[in-house]
Amino acid sequence: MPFHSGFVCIIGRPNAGKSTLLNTLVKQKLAIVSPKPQTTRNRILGIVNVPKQKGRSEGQIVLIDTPGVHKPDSSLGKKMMTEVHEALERCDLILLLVDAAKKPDPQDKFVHSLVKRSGTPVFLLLNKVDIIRGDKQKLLPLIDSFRASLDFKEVIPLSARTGDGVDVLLKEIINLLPSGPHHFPEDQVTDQPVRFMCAEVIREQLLFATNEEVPHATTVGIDQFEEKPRLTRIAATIYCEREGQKRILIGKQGQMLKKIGTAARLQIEKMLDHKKVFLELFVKVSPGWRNSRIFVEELDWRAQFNPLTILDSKS
Ligand SMILES: Nc1nc2c(ncn2[C@@H]2O[C@H](COP(=O)(O)OP(=O)(O)OP(=O)(O)O)[C@@H](O)[C@H]2O)c(=O)[nH]1
Ligand SMILES: [Mg+2]
Repeated sequence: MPFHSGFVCIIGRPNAGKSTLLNTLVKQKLAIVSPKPQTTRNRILGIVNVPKQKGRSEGQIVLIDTPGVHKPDSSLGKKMMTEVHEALERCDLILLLVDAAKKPDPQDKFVHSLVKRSGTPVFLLLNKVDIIRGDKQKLLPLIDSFRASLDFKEVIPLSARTGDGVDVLLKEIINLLPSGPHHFPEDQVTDQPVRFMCAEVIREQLLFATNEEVPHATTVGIDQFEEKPRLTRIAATIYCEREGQKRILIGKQGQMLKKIGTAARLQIEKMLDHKKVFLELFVKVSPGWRNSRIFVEELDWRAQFNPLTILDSKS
């Protein structure tokens, strides 16, 4: 049987479980996950090599996790939606992920129109079936409501958290993808630089430790990343928008910042194969950064690697 390969985009509303699904499929934590909506801000690439099995061809799936589809009200939101559009532009298959434990939302229509416009084949994935009590028949009205506006090649109930249904999904993806070459070497899992993944791990701890506007008004920049044989030294700045947010982030006698720093350091050590990490965190106020196009562009690691991208998008 031929080798199958292609680009597969995970699309859906904020909080549907897209990043959880990416991590489950690549069997590694590549994307941060949180109960707060709009956790993911960039597209995140994850590569899955699928071995040959009875009734299934061998192949390579290049997954792209995307920010949750929403109507943007800031430069950051616009940039997040640009990431969604860019992911949609070059994919062979869309996985439209919905939280099956929730009722259909009027905002779903916005996702449907994006997906429909792309003209790309779509699978409907009904996520979080682990929390749907009783009969899965309950899913039928939900499926019907989605089918009313879109055609799906497959409809698959699954749990990104427990992995239930994921094997069926992999098989159907491989069956749909065209025959093609490896797009990435077998031992590569992502294209994200470690520096960026560290910033994300710190941001994940911010999402867990803070509430209301604070997690949305913060971002993280890595100022120093120095790998020595026995120690990796990292200095990072947490940017927020207001003095009040800075006070919360630092906490009484620096307790909050310490808590975030310790939790992030432990996660980063795990990511760096248990190498010792020295992590220093600073907090700075950058008023209204979410509405600064330049600030938001500078956060994008892809643009940092290829500054021409920034020039293009600013022109
Ligand atoms: N019970 C259950 N919870 C899930 C499942 N998948 C994801 N979650 C939870 O749903 C929440 C959101 O998960 P994410 O993976 O961050 O969702 P997302 O779609 O990437 O969200 P954004 O990045 O904000 O668009 C987290 O609390 C996850 O633990 C699932 O299959 N079952
Ligand atoms: Mg996400």
